[in-house]
Amino acid sequence: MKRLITMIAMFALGSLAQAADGAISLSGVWVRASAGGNSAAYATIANSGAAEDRLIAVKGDVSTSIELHEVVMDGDVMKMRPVEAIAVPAGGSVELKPGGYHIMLIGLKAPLVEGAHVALTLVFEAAGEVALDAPVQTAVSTGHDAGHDHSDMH
Ligand SMILES: [Cu+2]
Repeated sequence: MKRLITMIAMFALGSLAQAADGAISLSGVWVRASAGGNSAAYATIANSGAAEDRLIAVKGDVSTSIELHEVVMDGDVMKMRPVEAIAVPAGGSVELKPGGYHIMLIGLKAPLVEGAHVALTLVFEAAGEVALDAPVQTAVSTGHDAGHDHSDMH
């Protein structure tokens, strides 16, 4: 009987891990078109889980390196700087968008033209790797359900 209880407990733990894997979902994913140099990827990351998760890295071969960045004001100057991680609150979401958090693609290996797709793998602390196929666009995506698409940079 004791062994049976242990097995049930292990099974329950396994189910929890699976739930955590499925807690992260992405929407409104896009990459800015660019003739070369650098570009950036954006998305809204939602976390339906009961614990905070953190985006800690992004992998892909579109560019020489990929960093997580935020935009900060230094006096009147808008600057961007690397961040170690982007937190996604439990039961909430975080929006990566122009003028805010973004996935910086540094040293593009080829121009990004509208209509192309970029393969990226987002690495989360708890949920692990989430692969996505991001469409290249010239401007902020429209027709997306969220109401935050037109937040201009100042
Ligand atoms: Cu950047």
